[in-house]
Amino acid sequence: MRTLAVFGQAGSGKTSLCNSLFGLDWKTDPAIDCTKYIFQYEGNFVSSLNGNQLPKWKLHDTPGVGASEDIHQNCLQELLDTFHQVDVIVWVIQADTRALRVDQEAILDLTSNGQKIPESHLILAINQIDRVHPENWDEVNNIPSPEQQEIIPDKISLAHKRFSPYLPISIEHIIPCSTVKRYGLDRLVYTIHQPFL
Ligand SMILES: Nc1nc2c(ncn2[C@@H]2O[C@H](COP(=O)(O)OP(=O)(O)OP(=O)(O)O)[C@@H](O)[C@H]2O)c(=O)[nH]1
Ligand SMILES: [Mg+2]
Repeated sequence: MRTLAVFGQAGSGKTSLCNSLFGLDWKTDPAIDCTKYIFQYEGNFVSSLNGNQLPKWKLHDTPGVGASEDIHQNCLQELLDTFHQVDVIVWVIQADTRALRVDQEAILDLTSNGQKIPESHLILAINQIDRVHPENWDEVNNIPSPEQQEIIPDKISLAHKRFSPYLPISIEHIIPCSTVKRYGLDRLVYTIHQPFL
């Protein structure tokens, strides 16, 4: 079975993304570090892609990087094993932040300072795209407003600039999305499956 792990800062929306992609009901929270150990699930994507003929996956949802030290100490080895063993890694960042230092430091830890790069298919999800300034989402069409659309390419190139020195992520694998609006998720599901199609 193919394996997928979701990594990223606390509160970026990793668990919300897992819930939206797999139709789960795992607990999320706007303020408290929510995922305290690695959650696992075996099942199918909720997606009409490929006429619902997508294969079964094993999903790993991880505690946020930059969350409390205890959480990380408790499952450090499991986090490392997961990072280096899964077929696909989706690293989730929040669209409205430029503070990516925490992500960079976590990647350095996970890659032994860049010496051990995972062989997985790497995807960066720029989540919470609905919250991009001026937060005037086009509710009628469920897409970013023209003002938001204008900013998104800059968000993608900034994310590429910040991440590519640490992980070999290509710009086509940086996907803007919103889990609450269910926007960009089909493209994300497609990108996750791309190497296997
Ligand atoms: N507006 C908006 N809010 C979102 C989106 N995705 C997640 N959220 C909210 O962000 C908060 C944090 O979401 P979680 O899914 O718990 O984040 P997490 O990355 O799993 O957090 P930890 O488990 O603590 O690392 C919740 O209140 C979600 O409802 C999104 O696309 N747009
Ligand atoms: Mg979580």
